[in-house]
Amino acid sequence: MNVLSIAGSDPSSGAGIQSDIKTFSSLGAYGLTVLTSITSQNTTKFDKTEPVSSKMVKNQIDSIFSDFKISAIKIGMVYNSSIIRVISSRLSGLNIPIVIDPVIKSTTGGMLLEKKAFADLKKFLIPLAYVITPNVFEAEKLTGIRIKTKKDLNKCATSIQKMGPKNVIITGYQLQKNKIADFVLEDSKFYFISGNKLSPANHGSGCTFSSSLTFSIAQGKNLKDAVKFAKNYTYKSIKNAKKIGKGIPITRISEKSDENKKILYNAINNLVNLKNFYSIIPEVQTNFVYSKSHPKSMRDILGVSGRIVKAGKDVIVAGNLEYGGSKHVGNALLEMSKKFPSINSAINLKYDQKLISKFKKKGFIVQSYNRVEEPINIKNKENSSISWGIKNAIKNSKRAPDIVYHTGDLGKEPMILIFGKNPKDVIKKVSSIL
Ligand code: PXL
Repeated sequence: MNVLSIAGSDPSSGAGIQSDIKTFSSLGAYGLTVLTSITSQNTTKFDKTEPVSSKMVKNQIDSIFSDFKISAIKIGMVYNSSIIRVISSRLSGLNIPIVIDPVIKSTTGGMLLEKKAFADLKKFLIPLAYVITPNVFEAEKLTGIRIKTKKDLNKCATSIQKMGPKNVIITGYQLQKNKIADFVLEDSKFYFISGNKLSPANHGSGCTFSSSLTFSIAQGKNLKDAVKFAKNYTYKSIKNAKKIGKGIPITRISEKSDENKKILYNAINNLVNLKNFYSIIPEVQTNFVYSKSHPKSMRDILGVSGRIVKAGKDVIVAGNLEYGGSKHVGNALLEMSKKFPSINSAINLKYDQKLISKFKKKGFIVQSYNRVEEPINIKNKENSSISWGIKNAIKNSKRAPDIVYHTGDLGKEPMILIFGKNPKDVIKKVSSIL
């Protein structure tokens, strides 16, 4: 998945375009960049800014768009009117979600937007946003409304939404003593996403929030799930901030890069883009799992903590990737890997006899079980049906099956499970019958 950041350079790599690349790549996306300005700054002092010519901004955008498929765009520091206008003219009418982080001033006091560019930012750029993420200070500057109470937040977010963006998130509102909240105006709904406050000042958290939000939106998440994801990711990066220079600490990605997560993220992204994939999603929807080798429990198995769902002909990933995220498909994989440890990934699909025939024709090993034969004590025990079923289906197998299916029972939807060594292997099997 490719994500684009249009922003300024921060040579300390705490904020700006460098920080965005760090976030995108730690999450497993490929980060493309269009540079709008070069700044000289470090963790103690903001020195100078030199904007890139608007012609060169245009050329960068054209180079990127003529080559790459882009799933979402983040816009940060834009600095002046001519840059704003050229970005607006190149991005107008594109069907790609745009996240605008309307940065005005750095934590160390540097101006990231010329005063005289405010009007053009509102007129030409803000209307293009799927979501705009001002902090309280920026929201006040954009609207002229002072934010003290929750009522002011409503007024302010509504006023920003009138400028044209679909959704507004005002970040960093102090809800209670130790709570910091993001105030969301999604279409016409208002809500808070609240979290614990971390006190030390840091360099980079604003950029980390908007870029992780952009990543999550690129994955097709709904706004609320995307905000929760970004808030959690940013919280961890502040908690893990480090004093690298002499001044304020720089936010860092806390998680040791989880290769399995990246692999499954990418696979899910390929999956939702498979032509006609929606047509093989069952009524109970789909999950896709990937485990560490020799999983001992569900905690070793990554899955979507919601589901991969169909909405008409679109496929949406509802939820985040988490260990223990899938009970049903996770349990199936756990059982399969006990007998066949080389199998580490699985997905469930809608049952259709024609699909089974196609799989058999392709030479895949297909097994099945009969839920009508399931003992009553297993039926009554939460989440044990699937383990029983898989155990039954494979009890005489010498080789790992590619497919296991059952044709349902009273009130139980029939189902196909595809197994593979890894997510790529599973996708190959799925695409072979589409
Ligand atoms: O965090 C805002 C920001 C964005 N872009 C650049 C910056 C900063 C803050 O310092 O330098 C280039």
